[in-house]
Amino acid sequence: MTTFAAVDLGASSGRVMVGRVGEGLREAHRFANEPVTTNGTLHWDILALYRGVLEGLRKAGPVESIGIDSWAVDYGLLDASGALIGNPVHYRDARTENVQLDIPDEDLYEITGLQKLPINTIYQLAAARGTPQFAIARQMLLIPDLLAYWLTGEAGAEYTNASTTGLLDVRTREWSAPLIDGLTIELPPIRQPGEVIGEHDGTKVVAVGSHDTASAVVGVPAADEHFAYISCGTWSLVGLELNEPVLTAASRKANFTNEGGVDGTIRYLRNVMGLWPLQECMREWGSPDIGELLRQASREKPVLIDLDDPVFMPPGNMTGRVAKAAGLPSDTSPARLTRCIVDSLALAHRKAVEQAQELSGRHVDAVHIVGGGARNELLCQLTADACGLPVLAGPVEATALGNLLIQARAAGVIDGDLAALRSVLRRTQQVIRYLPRGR
Ligand code: LRH
Repeated sequence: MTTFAAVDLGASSGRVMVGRVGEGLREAHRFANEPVTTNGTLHWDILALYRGVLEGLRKAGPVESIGIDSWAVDYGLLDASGALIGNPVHYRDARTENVQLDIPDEDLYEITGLQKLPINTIYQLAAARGTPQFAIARQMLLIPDLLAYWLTGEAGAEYTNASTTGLLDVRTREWSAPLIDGLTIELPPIRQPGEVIGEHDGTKVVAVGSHDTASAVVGVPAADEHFAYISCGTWSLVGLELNEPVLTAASRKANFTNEGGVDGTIRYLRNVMGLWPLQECMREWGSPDIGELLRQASREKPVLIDLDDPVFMPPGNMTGRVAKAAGLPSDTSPARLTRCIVDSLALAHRKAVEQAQELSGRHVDAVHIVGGGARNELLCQLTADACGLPVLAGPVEATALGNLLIQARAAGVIDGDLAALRSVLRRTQQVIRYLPRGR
């Protein structure tokens, strides 16, 4: 049977997973992803990540192909010789805080269909303009494309991830001529999931949904189109899979995004702050047992905060910021703060699920939670309660599974559309059902 390696880089760790269609995944290697601040700028330690990838591929052993996905929007700049200029800047760095673009928000939405998010590449590039590094930059590669370039020597821009930059035309699915006009750097040609990128030590490297959320959506074990998904980890990406973008003024005002999905689908979603505030609090509390913390939190009374407040974006002193937003004293217990974050997240999930349906006209009768958040029983139950819909939790490894399925299809091991790929998941992956308790 044919084995595939899925490289999946997340905000706090990277993994190389190995698996075969219809079987479970094995973690060949996990490595920390620890951002580093130098001279006041927050960076990704990209060479450490690349070393982790190489080590993981070595441990994975012989595989049919390799697929890479990671978080979106961040990039490396290359000089005229193809060398990386500096470490990629982290999207949580403050450099985009006051960036203004020349183009009005309405026009930008009309072209790209993207929610206004300062982390998007277009704002990061605007902040980078005028720096000495930018002056010598010749090409921009998004993080998974940069790693694929190092593995194979081939430069390209995978479509699903390119769709998060704010430089892609949502209709033509190519770089937008007016938006890249005047950009002094080259953007590489777009490639689609399933295309062979090149070879690394004799093994094919295949483009997958290289935006981790795109792979996660492939990995949703939905039975039909009437589902909402929440890809829940550091972020909660909450939305629907559509065939066409929704570009109305109401959609723009509600801050919904139309990201490109695998097989020409549109990921109509909103970026909700996700488990990031809880992860940051946990770091401050010295990483206590999450199961016990959630059990204690389930006995606390809810207090709600607006998790979309940009005040929660940067790392550090999260307990203080959450307590302040909730009007609670600074010595509030971890259980109480946890309850506050989880309840607020469940409510944000509900708002996004409801608005996505209203704005798109697509009705849903189930909410799938995939990713690490699917393990969080309190969050799954509170989300079911808040949405008034059944929540189907799992697989936790939806991203790696989505990555693997697209490689398997490219290799001819399986065929069919996304529904066919999902039916494999429904046969092989465990899903836990949470029914809504009365509102
Ligand atoms: C989740 C994610 C999300 C992006 C953010 C930068 O990992 O890719 O979809 O918006 O990171």
